[in-house]
Amino acid sequence: MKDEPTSASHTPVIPAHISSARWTSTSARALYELPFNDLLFRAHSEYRENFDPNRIQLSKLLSVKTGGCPEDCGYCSQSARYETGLTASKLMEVEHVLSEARKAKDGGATRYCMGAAWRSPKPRDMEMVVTMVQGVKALGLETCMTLGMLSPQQAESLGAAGLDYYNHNIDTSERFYPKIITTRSFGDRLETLENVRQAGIKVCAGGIIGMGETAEDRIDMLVTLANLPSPPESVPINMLIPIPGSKLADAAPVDPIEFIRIIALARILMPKSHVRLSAGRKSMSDELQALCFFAGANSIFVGDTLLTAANPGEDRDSSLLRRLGLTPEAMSTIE
Ligand code: SAM
Ligand code: DTB
Ligand code: SF4
Repeated sequence: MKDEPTSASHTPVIPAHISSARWTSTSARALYELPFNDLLFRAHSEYRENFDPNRIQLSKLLSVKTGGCPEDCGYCSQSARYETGLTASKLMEVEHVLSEARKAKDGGATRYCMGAAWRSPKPRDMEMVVTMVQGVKALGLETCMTLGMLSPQQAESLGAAGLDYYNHNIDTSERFYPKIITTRSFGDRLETLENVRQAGIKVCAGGIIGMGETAEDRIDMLVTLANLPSPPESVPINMLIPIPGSKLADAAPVDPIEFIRIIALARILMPKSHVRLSAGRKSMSDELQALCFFAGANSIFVGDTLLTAANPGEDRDSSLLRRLGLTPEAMSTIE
């Protein structure tokens, strides 16, 4: 009996082969398929071992260069390949970025994430983004950027400017990836993550649930992240926001129970990482979000807007956090 998942005893029994240091699809799937209460108990226990479960990290996003992107990511409002109705804009002036960052700090955010709709930054863009990093850091915020692929030299420049985190998602499993993006490969993504790591910048990497992938794809995405030489410090799990005009405009909604299972699995596979309940919260019930927080999600994006899409906004979020007794995390130095 001992090596089979069961709900017969009061504590979940985890098969011995699940406790190996490197995760496999099989060992991760065995966890994912545990009875729901056993999975949540295991995830929440892991969570308590590593974090204060009543603290939540708050990040704020700003799109510093919107739309007109040459890539063909099937989920994205900013790809020039789809008619999504978005107006493209040029790289934002540094002063504008800093005034937005000041507002985010006043709103309680500790990390400021700047995103650009680029395949990768052009040499002429680097000076401006470096100035943005330095300016936002000087306000006393942690900095994060997501600018597409980075060469080792670009990662070095951002690291030298003091960038704390770089976000670059693997988005899904290696198997499903070509169904969603054809203009850059899964291997390209891993290479950028390696360049970021080598430059001493903390890694933020996750993906999207709800693009038509199978449970196996979702699990394998997490296994790939957990098995990186060092797991990402920050793992954003996005629920697809279907964008009218994009390739995935009509994707089927995600079963909320399966979504919670993925959050729980992310917590168990990457026990020391912040797991961010990222895009898609606006369409989630308070109860679904509460279960995600119980399962180990401990970071969110705050504010009315993500990069281009809607987010719950301050009123709904402050009410939810208050009702759940969750308090914002101070700036972290550990992670
Ligand atoms: N252009 C950069 C890049 O792709 O590397 C950075 C910005 S991109 C918008 C950042 C991530 O946001 C994507 O990798 C994807 O995981 C997520 N994302 C984009 N559009 C989304 C949507 N409609 N729903 C959920 N997540 C989305
Ligand atoms: C991530 O994983 N989610 C954020 C952040 N990284 C850059 C972006 C979500 C974008 C949602 C769609 C939009 O706002 O356009
Ligand atoms: Fe461009 Fe990033 Fe959108 Fe892909 S996800 S189309 S790279 S902005």
